[in-house]
Amino acid sequence: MRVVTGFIVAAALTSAAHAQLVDTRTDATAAGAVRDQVLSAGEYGSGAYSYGGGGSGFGGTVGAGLMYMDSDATNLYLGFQMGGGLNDLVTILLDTRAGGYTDAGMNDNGDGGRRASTQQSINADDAYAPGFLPDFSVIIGNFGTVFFQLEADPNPITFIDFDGATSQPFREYSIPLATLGVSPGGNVDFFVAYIGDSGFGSNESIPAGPINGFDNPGFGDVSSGYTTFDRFTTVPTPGAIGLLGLGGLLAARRRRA
Ligand SMILES: [Ca+2]
Ligand SMILES: [Ca+2]
Ligand SMILES: [Ca+2]
Repeated sequence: MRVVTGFIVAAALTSAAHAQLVDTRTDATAAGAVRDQVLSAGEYGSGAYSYGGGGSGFGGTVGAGLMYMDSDATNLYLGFQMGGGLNDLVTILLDTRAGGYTDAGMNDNGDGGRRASTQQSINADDAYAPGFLPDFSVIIGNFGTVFFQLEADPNPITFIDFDGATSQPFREYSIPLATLGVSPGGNVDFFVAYIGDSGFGSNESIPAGPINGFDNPGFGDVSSGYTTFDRFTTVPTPGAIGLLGLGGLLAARRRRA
């Protein structure tokens, strides 16, 4: 009886710890995507590694959009399919390593991408899911794509890279796993917001979340925040895949014996 009770308690704790994690996609293909601003047939697990959202306050660019992820042994690949016109900033916050930041702990007003990365809705402290502490941001705008490492207030965030490709309605970008601190087989947790250059927040997000049920937070000082996130599990190294396959083979042999 004690064992059963313990199991139920452990299951409840596990459930609580993952309550805000909406969707997990696991990369089972050794190949990555090709960063050519085109969504090709075999990329992103032939479309299986994709994530939808909610909200339509800015026209559905994010809320009706799709975030794609893929990986190989070296890189994380990001593909974003816009659900509407790209007039504002698609703001992807990535939690990939220990540590990280909250909205309340970041403040960089240097430009629109920096505002969106550190503030989302500028005048509200947007809550994140418990334990979700982003380390990096990717901003997709009609000018291109920018990649930042996040930093604590009062420091400006650190510019890492700019890609001038302005493709719509599909945008593609890639980041070395080593930069993110992700080992092959490790997790990338993320959410996507859609924010005006001025810091005027929309109610759109990937994944869907409570914020979708309210008006755009705009310049207001109240937001329900981004309390949900998705997870992409990168592909293990070929050696690890081989070992996993060998383990399955041995298990099958044991079952036959
Ligand atoms: Ca892959
Ligand atoms: Ca491609
Ligand atoms: Ca904010």
